[in-house]
Amino acid sequence: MAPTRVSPPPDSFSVPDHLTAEQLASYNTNGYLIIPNTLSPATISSLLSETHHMLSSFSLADHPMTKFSTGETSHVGDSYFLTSSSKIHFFFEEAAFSPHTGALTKAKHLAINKIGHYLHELSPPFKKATFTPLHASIARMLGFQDPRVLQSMIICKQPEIGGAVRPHQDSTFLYTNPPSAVGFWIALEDATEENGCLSFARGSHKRAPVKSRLVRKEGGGTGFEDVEGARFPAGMEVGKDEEAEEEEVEGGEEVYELGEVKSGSLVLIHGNLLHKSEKNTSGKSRFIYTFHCIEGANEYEYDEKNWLQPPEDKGFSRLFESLS
Ligand SMILES: O=C(O)CCC(=O)C(=O)O
Repeated sequence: MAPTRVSPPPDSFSVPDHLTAEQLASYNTNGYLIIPNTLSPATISSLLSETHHMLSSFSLADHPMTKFSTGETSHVGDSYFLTSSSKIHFFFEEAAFSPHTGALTKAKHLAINKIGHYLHELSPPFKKATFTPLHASIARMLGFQDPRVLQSMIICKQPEIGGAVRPHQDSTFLYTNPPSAVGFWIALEDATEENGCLSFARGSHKRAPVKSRLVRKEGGGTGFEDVEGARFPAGMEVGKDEEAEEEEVEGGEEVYELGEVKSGSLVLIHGNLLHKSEKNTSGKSRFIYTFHCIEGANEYEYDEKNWLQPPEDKGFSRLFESLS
């Protein structure tokens, strides 16, 4: 009798559920790691369709038209931004407005730079894509005791006007004492040099201290302030050569290597790693989803100065608890 053929279910794509020892070693050495094929085609398509739905349905009528702007010394800091830790808010590309009239020059779905910062709780498809066995296993392998997802974003890098992201370390924006941030960055579309993929200063997590942090200013808004606490994660403290190391980083130009990736790839980014992305002047968007974890264990301080404050009702989401 001929064997019965069973068709695979439509979403039978096999997703890795842990890091290999080589991947972990590579992350520790380089400060970042690219893991291909962590999302099935069906998951990618559900996340993209949710994104397109959000972009086409948000209301302009009551929107404060907040742009996502960040520079060496200034950063967006209005209340729409500061209250986004428990909401889904939409931030515009700076180049989506006419420099002469200030009017929006693009349709709204082509004008948004990023959507944030509570997708991991408020959007069912993004929640499902955040709290996965793979992400929990990675957090465990990276040594987290109580990883907390504190923010999530869709970054659109819109065709023609997608803004550059200047070199930065994620712990500047998500500071704990000692530093503990790790970025989980997931391509929903192919990211290439043309549409503004990430690039990394390989190994800089070991030599670049976190020197400044984004805080809420007393008079309102946000600003950068010197870090007074630890500048490297626990166990990575730089010894008495710290000043020499700092001079080396400041004196020498960092070399950035491109991280071109296919859709579905996960990129892990150490909170001290210098990384950036260039403008997207191509005709193709570069949609990605990213969320960040910090250590929630008691020895790690997350203070009230940080621009991003925990949602009042439940605090930052526990990556481990949400899976159990
Ligand atoms: O996606 C990008 O272009 C930049 C993202 C980034 O630097 C980050 O999430 O830390």
